[in-house]
Amino acid sequence: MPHHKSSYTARAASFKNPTASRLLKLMDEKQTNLSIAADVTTKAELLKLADVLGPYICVFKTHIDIVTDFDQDLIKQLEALAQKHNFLIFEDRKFADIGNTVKHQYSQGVYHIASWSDITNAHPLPGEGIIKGLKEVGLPLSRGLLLLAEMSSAGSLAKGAYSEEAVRMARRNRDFVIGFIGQRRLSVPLDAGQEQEDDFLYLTPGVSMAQPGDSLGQQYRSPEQVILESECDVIIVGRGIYGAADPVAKATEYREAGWAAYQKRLGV
Ligand code: 5FU
Repeated sequence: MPHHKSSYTARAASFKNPTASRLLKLMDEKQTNLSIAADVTTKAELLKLADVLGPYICVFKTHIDIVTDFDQDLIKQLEALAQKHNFLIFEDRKFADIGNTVKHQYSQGVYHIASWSDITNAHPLPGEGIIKGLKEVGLPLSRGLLLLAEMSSAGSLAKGAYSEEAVRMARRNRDFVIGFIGQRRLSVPLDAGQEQEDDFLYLTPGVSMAQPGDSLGQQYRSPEQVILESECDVIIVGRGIYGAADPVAKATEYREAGWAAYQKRLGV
């Protein structure tokens, strides 16, 4: 059976990486494939979103460097909320440098991302050294990495052969690379000696049920287009939820739409 026709739970066993298996299982347990892009700029707003939306999401996605009053207590409280509501934390750091540099950016600096973020991501642009560097830090902590195979923004250069090469890099590093940021499940010719396609997670930003895009190149698609037509696994929604008058009501709508599309995909 093709991977996308299997349930999240059934797919969990084929991942060696414990973060990938945990995510797949908790999605079925909580019946949600919704991730919130919590792009707010204060500690109080970020923690409030994590607490009120926690029950409805599988992944809480952060841009920690936009929080003006960041401190270690924010991390402590965010980790407690992740426990309370059973969601994973994904720092959308988009690393893009040589292996030796990203190793330090991931483990040190102000944010110590590796110490609290279950998942982070990297551009494949610099070549495989970026994965090797991040892996030295992240694998002993059982973290997972997503490669940016595609982006949602207009005119993105991440397409075609670039995206296909991202898949090949991921195949060679399946212990640490758990999937992709992308717009569709990528079908890439098998490598010599490879009998079947490896399963990967596809987390997809650029999701809105109300807008076609923004004034800065963002392009939106619906949960149904992402989960059913493009066979991705997680919808990532930012302004469509936290920008609404009632974020909990909106999160409920997105969660239901994402889940209905998943069930349709499974043929349930
Ligand atoms: F890799 C990507 C991408 O291709 N598009 C994105 O929009 C990441 N993003 C992130 O998803 C972006 O940095 C925001 O954090 C979020 C989308 O937010 P929106 O408010 O739903 O447009």
